[in-house]
Amino acid sequence: MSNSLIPILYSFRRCPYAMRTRFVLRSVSQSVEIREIKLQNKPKEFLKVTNLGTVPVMILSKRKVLLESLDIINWCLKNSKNIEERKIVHNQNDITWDYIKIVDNEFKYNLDRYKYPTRYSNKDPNLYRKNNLSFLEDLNNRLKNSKFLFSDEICFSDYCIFPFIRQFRNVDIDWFEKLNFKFLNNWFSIIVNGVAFENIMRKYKLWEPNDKPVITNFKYN
Ligand SMILES: N[C@@H](CCC(=O)N[C@@H](CS)C(=O)NCC(=O)O)C(=O)O
Repeated sequence: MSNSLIPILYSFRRCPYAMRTRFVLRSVSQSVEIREIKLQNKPKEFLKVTNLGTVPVMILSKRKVLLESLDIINWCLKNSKNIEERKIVHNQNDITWDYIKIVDNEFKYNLDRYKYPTRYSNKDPNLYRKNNLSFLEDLNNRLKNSKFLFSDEICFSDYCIFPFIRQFRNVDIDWFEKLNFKFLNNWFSIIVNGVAFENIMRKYKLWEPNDKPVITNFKYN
């Protein structure tokens, strides 16, 4: 690592897994050396540290490399010391992790087949869209009782789930809005219009090995 105290984050701006990671890094004010890469042209330095070839990847030291978004998020949750920042950690329980698991498995499975029908040679993308409706309805119902999914304060689980709802919604925004999931739409617009989203979606130049390290803290950029 160029600076032993600052982790290196390989990221891709539009990847929902990288987004959730940047949200949580921001929440705990963790600075990183950001390396924005293109998935169609992965640098060999990146491929050397990951056998999965997926982003996000966070290098903590030569021996410690985190290859999964949830591992990076867990690392952030464990390492945040500031009381104010620790608010993001609350609601870590079986229910929140169960929801995240549903998003990463069933919801994502249907989302991919809805969004990229040709990739899966599937003839009826709307069937997969429909398969995700009950989960969206469940989220909408939860949001009747609190401003965010698990309480009135935003926490890491909102950030883990949001990028996938955004991707699903973006396939056909009109259709999504006509569902009239009022509470879900409200939750979505609070996050999408918030400063945190603006911060984590800032554009970085594509990383090249000889570049001077770009150190960023998503909270202050
Ligand atoms: N389970 C991984 C999934 C990460 C993932 O699938 N990322 C996608 C981008 S959104 C990727 O890097 N795909 C590799 C590719 O497209 O070559 C995580 O949570 O970090």
